[in-house]
Amino acid sequence: EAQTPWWQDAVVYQVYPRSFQDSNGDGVGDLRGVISRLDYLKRLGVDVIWLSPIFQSPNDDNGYDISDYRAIMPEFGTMQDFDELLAQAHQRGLKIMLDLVVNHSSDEHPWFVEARERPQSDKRDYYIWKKPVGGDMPTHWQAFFGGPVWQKDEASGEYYLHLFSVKQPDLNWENPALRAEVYDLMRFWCDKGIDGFRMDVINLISKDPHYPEGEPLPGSPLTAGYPFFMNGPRVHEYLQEMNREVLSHYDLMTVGETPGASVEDARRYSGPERRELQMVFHFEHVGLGSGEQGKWTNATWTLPELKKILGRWQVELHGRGWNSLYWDNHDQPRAVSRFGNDAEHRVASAKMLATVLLFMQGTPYIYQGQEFGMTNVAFESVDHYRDLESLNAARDLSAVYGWSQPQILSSLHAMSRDNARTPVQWDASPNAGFTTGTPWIKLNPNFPDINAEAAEADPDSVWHHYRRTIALRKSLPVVREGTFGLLDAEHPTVFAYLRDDAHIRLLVIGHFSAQPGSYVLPDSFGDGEVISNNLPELEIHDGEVILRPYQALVIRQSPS
Ligand code: ISL
Ligand code: CA
Repeated sequence: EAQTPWWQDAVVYQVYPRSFQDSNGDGVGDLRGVISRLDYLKRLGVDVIWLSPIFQSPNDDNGYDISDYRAIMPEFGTMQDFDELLAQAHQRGLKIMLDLVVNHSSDEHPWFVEARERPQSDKRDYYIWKKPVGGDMPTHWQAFFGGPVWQKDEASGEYYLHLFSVKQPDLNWENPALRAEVYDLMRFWCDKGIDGFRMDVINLISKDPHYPEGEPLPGSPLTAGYPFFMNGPRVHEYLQEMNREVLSHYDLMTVGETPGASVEDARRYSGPERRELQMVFHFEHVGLGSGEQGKWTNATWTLPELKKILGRWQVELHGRGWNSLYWDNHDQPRAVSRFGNDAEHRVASAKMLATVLLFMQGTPYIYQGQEFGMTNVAFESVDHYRDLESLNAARDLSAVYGWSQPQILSSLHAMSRDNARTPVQWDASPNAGFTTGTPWIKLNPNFPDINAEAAEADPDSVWHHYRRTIALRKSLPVVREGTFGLLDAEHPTVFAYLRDDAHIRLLVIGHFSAQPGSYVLPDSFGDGEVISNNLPELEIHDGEVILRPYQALVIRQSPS
């Protein structure tokens, strides 16, 4: 029997260092803060820490705009601190995965500084420059953070491309010298002994060389350019080259962030015979509820839609690729606020979401604070937001689309990336134990009730449910290897699925409702063994289970 690759058994925990733990009272989380919490992560039972970017950056986008790929952001510490973090993590059997942001750099990266100042320099072609077309920009594609993707450089009269902010110019992957630079910086970190890369928007690195105009966006002078930069013509060639040049020489875990990737795309990125990546993050489930104003529309989603998406990814990648499993991350609202119920049923629904996620096939990702049910924040003023995407959206939704302030605030409350970026709530002390200084972003005021210390002290907490469910998952090879079968796809409140291998069959049930309900168990699950229950109650009669609000069960079929 072939040996299981370690990353298929791993549970990943994402750290957003700015908001994780401050060690020196400047209000900004840092690497020494992460070191001080390694034992906590070990107790939770995770295996890999994915660090959001820790590199030198002017922080236009909190480190996703890198000005030196080989230096640590001074606010986060020094290279010695990083080396110590890596060593201390490894001593505890924890692995470290870094965020590779190479679709774009910062405009303050020396490459871009030189490219802009000396158009004749060989660095010019590290970026994407275009002459005006008929006195106008080359296309009217809208950038992810609003406005056009083209920024005019007055000195040369040319435009440069930035799919994200003006301070995040896109790198030109068509240029082999640029690609060689990327492989080199990757080797720098691999040679230090890191264990993997999460690759930021890696499916955007190849653009359609013709730069066609996109479809008009309603009510806007801008257009949708997505088809011309997502999963572009040379992306697989580049990833195979990266694999040959770098990845295949080390024992690494790799996950690509791939907005707009279909399950067919994911097979191309993650199929083992493809020699590209091990897995990708798709966006289909977190895209639910998007409308005319993208995610800000915050329309309702339904459970059947959610189940069909996740079920399709489970089935279609089985044996042909590998899934990554997540409810949230540093760009998304909090899982319990979005998919559960963050008021009366916070604890039950956060646990239910843990069960439903952790019994699917794939590598699960837990985002800091998710493990004890942190919730969205409702800042009372737009000024309290820090995220540039949120601030740009607040500006455009008012100026371009005429939304009222209350409408904007309610949309930010539901969808802002800052929901995920309020400091981790460690305990009930001032600033939740995150900092002794002034935090760079306000805390969620619910920290006296919702915090890691309280959760660890309570055996019935969300935290202990995560710990137990992680351990249970690891003890059952069927979770890693088995087939997935969605049951009752149209059922409006029950997410039920089977996991099956030659040895055992599991039934997983998640009740996505604040109302009581019931569910008829298939086959011989009626007298099966309940191996996980997020509530003290358990009522099964005549093959039917009574479901309490947000109850989640895992039942192991009795041998026939
Ligand atoms: O956050 C998003 C939706 O609100 C996405 O559009 C996001 O911008 C996209 O998924 C890409 O995200 C990644 O690259 C960005 C960075 O701001 C995000 O934090 C990062 O995860 C640019 O580097
Ligand atoms: Ca600090």
